[in-house]
Amino acid sequence: MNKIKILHCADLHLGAEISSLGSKAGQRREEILMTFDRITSLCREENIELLLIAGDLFESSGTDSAAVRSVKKALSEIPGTVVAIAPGNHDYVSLDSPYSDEDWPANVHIFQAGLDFFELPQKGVRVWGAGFTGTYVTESLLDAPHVPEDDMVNICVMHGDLVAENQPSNYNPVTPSQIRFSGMDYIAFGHIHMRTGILHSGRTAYAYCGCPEGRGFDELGEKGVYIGIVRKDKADLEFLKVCIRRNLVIPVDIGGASSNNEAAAVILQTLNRQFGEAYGENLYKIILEGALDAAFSPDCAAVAARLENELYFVKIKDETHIRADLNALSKETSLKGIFVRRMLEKMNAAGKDDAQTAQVRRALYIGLKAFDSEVKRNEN
Ligand SMILES: [Mn+2]
Repeated sequence: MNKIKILHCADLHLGAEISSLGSKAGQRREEILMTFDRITSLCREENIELLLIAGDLFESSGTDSAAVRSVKKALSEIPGTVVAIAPGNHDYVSLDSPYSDEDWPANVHIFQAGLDFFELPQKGVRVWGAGFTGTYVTESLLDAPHVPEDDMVNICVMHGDLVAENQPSNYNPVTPSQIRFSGMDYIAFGHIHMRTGILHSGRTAYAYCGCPEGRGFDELGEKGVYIGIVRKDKADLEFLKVCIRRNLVIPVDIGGASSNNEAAAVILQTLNRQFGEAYGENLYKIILEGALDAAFSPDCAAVAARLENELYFVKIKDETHIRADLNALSKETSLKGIFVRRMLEKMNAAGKDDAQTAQVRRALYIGLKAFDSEVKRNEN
């Protein structure tokens, strides 16, 4: 029976500068290269027959040659795996791109302009794909491909943007009906860094696998690849975590704390409870929450400094509020009393609009803090 064991990855962005990580930026850059090595090791351990790389493998055509060499070497060490690369908007095919090098290992196939395919006759598999040839691709690369109606399994790899019918995109717009009539059994997409489940349009399965290593607090949680068997009309794929570290945004209630030291202790307890022994390995954005006495306003930089030895990377955001009897305050004949009265009126006016109410409440507490101490602008 025609079938093939695949691994689908995308969006490594090798060589990218992660300036938001400060002194850890260089190490994280190297770790993403290590994650790529981990993916090729998986190919060997799991006897992967086809490795699909759905674009943005490199951050740009200018990615340093050491990273490019390391990728070529890793791929040359899995000669039993056919590798299909579909360049994306970051690493599009051009004369000065690494993809124009002559020395890619023999098992690597790099798709160029326009939808194309190659066959693996022993497996009964046809591998389709198309590369970006510039930053923008406004015409769909999956427009009515001529897929023969035979017994072969058809797999496609490309970088692109899943859109509604007739919705434009600068990044290879692909619609559900194009997928439905593509004739493919599985389409391995790249570009969106958050993975989807294995989706279906008609008899075609498709998915974004997301990036295998989060680069910031907009790429959260466990990251990895899809791995499994694709047959005619059937893709049995499962998600496999490969990331070295996770980026996490964690709210921590430090209600009642009266010093930065206490706040830091509560954070460590919370993370230890939530993530176990190895909690220190992750990258955290901690959102401080809870009610605090007006006498203490947490200093985010100071709390972060106290955590630096325990956590690989931490960033703190203060969203605490002041513990106060609003009713009593609103009766005061001071500027503060008038302010509280006005804000409570606004909150009443917001009624059932939860978002509006929350916004006014936040404004109220920031105002109260301003009356009681100085207010520092929150960093995002
Ligand atoms: Mn992209």
